[in-house]
Amino acid sequence: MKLFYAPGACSLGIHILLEEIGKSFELVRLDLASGAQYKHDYTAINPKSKVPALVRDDGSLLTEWPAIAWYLAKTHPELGLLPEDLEGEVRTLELLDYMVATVHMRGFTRIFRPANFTPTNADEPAVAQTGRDVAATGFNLLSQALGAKAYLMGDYSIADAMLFCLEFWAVGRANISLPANLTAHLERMRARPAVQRALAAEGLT
Ligand SMILES: N[C@@H](CCC(=O)N[C@@H](CS)C(=O)NCC(=O)O)C(=O)O
Repeated sequence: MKLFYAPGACSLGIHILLEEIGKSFELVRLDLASGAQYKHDYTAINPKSKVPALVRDDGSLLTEWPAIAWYLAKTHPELGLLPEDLEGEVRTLELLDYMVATVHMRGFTRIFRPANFTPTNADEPAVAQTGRDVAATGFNLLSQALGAKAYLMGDYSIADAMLFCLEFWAVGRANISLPANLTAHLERMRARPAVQRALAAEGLT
């Protein structure tokens, strides 16, 4: 398999899952800041101009974080990256959709790229603040979802890889303080060898 990624982007979560799986895969780095995602070389592969994008062993492309993570979990059931019961599955999907579609796309994307949300430069601080408000609500709800458990679903699952990305951005890139149980989750994730390998491969600490 081949993962198109950008260092520290949400593709980091998929990279972590590939490391957890432990089979060989190829990494292809994209420089989002220089607009590589919009150049023909990449749009010919992924017309959505986003990472993560996974080219599978049969050559087919899979995009969208939850779909890629779901595919990896389902194709490696021995790793238990998803709960086995329907209620556990649907709660995992509920969390993934909230983390990606709301906290990432409506929160952090506003913080990191406010210009994408307004044609007026003067409005960008207000856009970023709206993103901070969305992220704050998100971390409050995610803290409640985690509670006193080690991982979101109790056992480690694909949801923890996405939560790690949000926590990593909060602390390392957006100067957002996390509730104590999310800080502990971040450190628990950092202690996993797969997370350490993914961070090292992306040149991150
Ligand atoms: N809905 C997509 C969102 C992916 C996404 O927004 N990725 C960001 C990086 S975290 C990206 O590729 N941004 C490039 C751009 O928007 O130009 C998913 O779930 O994979």
